[in-house]
Amino acid sequence: MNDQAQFLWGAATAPHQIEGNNVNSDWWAREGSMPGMERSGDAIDSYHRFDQDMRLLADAGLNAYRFGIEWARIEPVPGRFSLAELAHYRRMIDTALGLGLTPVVTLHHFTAPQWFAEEGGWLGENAVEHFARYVERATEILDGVPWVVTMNEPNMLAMMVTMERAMRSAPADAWQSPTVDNDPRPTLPPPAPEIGEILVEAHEAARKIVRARTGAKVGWSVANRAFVARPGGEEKLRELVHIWEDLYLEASRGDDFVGVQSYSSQWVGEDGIEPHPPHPDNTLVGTAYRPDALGLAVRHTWDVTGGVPILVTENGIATADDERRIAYTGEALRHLFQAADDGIDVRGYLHWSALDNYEWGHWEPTFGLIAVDRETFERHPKPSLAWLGDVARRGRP
Ligand code: IFM
Repeated sequence: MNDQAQFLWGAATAPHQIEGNNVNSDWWAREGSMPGMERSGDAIDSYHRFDQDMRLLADAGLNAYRFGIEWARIEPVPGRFSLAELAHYRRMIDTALGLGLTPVVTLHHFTAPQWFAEEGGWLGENAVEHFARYVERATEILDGVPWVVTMNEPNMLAMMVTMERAMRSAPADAWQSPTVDNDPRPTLPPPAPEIGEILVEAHEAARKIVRARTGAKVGWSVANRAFVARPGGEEKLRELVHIWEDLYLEASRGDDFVGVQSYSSQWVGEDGIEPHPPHPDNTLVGTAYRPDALGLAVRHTWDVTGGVPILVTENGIATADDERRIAYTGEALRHLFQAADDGIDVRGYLHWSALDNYEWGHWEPTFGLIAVDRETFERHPKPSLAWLGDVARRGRP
């Protein structure tokens, strides 16, 4: 483990999931058109309450907060940038710094402006140029930010784009929700590699800009599925792990760090990925209870990137039972620290999520260290927040 004093202990969020009324975004439009999807609406109004949210984390003893800045707010119309929104996100950065929380800033977390979607989204002719133009403006407010994540889970984003492309020839309700796995509709399609390549290009363009214009370390955060082969499934695993993860991890080799995002693990047999079997221990998004996945994820990431420093940018559990959250997180951290003791360079742990939030079409799965009353927007810290703060003070699980 690196210098203990510098280790980041924190929690993570994403703009669309917490801010509310992200009306110029592609997801806002999608929520209105997809059957079975709940709307984000006011979300948990963190747009106006970020100060309170950050203060709760800092008071608990955490020293870092990962949050995103929202492209759809900053550039609601192509080429027209909102100075007020840039100033808003600058205030968030200043608030974090003032509270002693190291800001880890994500530039893109699944959402884009609706105009970008209308121009074809990531499959549009000028997608990378559009993203780079936004990143250039965004870097104007990043002074003092030490960690920048260009894109959240490009592999899941590529899967969503693949799904949307397929939906043009299939009914809109043909697929499961992108993050909730316990639904009888067909499982998620694998991310098409040619879409992944576009995201790699976008990441590299953003990395160049961030490096030229800020002093931040730059990387992206990859969703890790901690695949494990059944006997006979080894070849299938090699094929699938490349499509789902390694294409994106290989692209991290030139980065300053790589974000690891881990929740569960999945078996791969000779016919492919085995769905999570129904089990009373399954989480509220239908995945198996597998806190050991974090250890598998960081070890795989370390091997594929060839030793790029790791920041755990997300790890957590969708559960209504906070004792279970503490048990899961304690176990996951033990696996993380075993990997660190084995020589893997881990720079921090950011729990998903700081607050219960909008889970991409669903409100039921709760991942937060803090509960929120969605009518009054009152915040209610759960015991897991104080527990994680204590772990942070001790510096080890
Ligand atoms: O809520 C999501 C987040 O936006 C990306 N990573 C996984 C989380 C839980 O599904």
